[in-house]
Amino acid sequence: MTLIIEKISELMSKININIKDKIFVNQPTLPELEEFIPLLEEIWESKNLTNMGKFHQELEKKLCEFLDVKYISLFANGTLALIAALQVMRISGEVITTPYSFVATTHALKWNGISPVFCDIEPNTYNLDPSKIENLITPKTTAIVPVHIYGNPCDVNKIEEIADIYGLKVIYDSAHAFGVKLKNESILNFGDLSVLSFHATKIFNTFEGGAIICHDEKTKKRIDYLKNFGFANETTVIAPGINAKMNEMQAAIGLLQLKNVETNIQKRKKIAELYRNNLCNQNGITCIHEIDEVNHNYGYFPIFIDKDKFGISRDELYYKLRDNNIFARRYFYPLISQFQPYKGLESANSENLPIATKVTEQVISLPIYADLKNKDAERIVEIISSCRMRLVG
Ligand code: T4K
Repeated sequence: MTLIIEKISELMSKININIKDKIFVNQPTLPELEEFIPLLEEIWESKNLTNMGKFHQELEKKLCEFLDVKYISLFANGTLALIAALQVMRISGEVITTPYSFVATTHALKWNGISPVFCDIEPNTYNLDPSKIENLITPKTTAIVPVHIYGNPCDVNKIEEIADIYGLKVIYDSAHAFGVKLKNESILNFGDLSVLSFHATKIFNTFEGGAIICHDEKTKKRIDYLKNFGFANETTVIAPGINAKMNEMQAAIGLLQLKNVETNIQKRKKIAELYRNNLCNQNGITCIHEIDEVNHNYGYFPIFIDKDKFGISRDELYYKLRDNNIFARRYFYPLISQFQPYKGLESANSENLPIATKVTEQVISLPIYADLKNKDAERIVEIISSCRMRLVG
């Protein structure tokens, strides 16, 4: 009996070690728990739990300053913010968007009864290719929904030019672009609206959370009404709104997170540099490009594997990493246009999306987060390099 118990506890400790040793693509950063307690006490004391309370208001103000934007409205999560943003701008009919993103981008269109029209991406930024937008515009097109994928800015000027000519709205899915600047200007200031995600896996997290950025007071008011059932006051409902407000606990944690976000970005930058210096020069590996005059946030570090040059495929590398307890992710595979709800659409045909189709088969996002240890990033480099070296040898 004792022997069995010993064996079980030995096994349990092995499992524990394995779980502890696992490295995921992401790990949220958190403030000290002691810092959160007084804020929770304040919430308990005031009994003000939600509906645009004190912490909600304070976080909106602090985020406007930090992000250098005029107006922000906080949401329960990024998906609800996207769904609401389309309502705010009264978007309908067809919307041109990218297939190379997280599925929420297109789901938000579907939840609004809008038909997504997929447009191919650029080979360098993996963002919507502006030169391919015009061909997809029909009399039903009302907007463009591009994504600043991995936080790399879209070609905002060209997109604006096209939108102006055809009278289209532009709503940026900026879920990855917290704090990103282009020529010293916040990327969130482009387009009619920008939508952020504050999910646990993002640069700045409120556990779950999101926001819409807009540029005038009237729009800010409309957003605030729509996220609160459409109430303008106790007896007036201006539109069929939704309940998508951020609560006080989320906002309180956000206030604490904001203090560390800059330091965390710098820590991520170091990991990105380590990967870049050791991987980019290897035949068969392309790293995410750093775009000139951009302040990056290093939220993701995708690499792209060319099987013929690298020796093994992206999937083989993905499983090799998993065998070593490294849980990299294939962000973004499959393409949204390949998922069941969308694959029947005319624009989902992979012949129309050659770059996106190639990129989605090659991508693997490596672990990157503020607390990732250098030695772990080095081990990841070693595993990847050893796969290649076998080919050389
Ligand atoms: N638009 C874009 C372009 C987006 O990327 C997203 C979200 C949205 C819109 C929608 O915003 P939200 O409604 O989510 O605010 C994750 C996230 O759930 C999702 O927010 C994110 N994009 C997407 C790119 O990644 P999964 O299914 O890959 O997450 P999961 O749970 O597998 O997490 C990845 C790893 O992170 C785990 O292996 C471990 C680590 N992790 C995760 C969570 C949730 C933690 O350490 N702690 C945690 O609490 O989608």
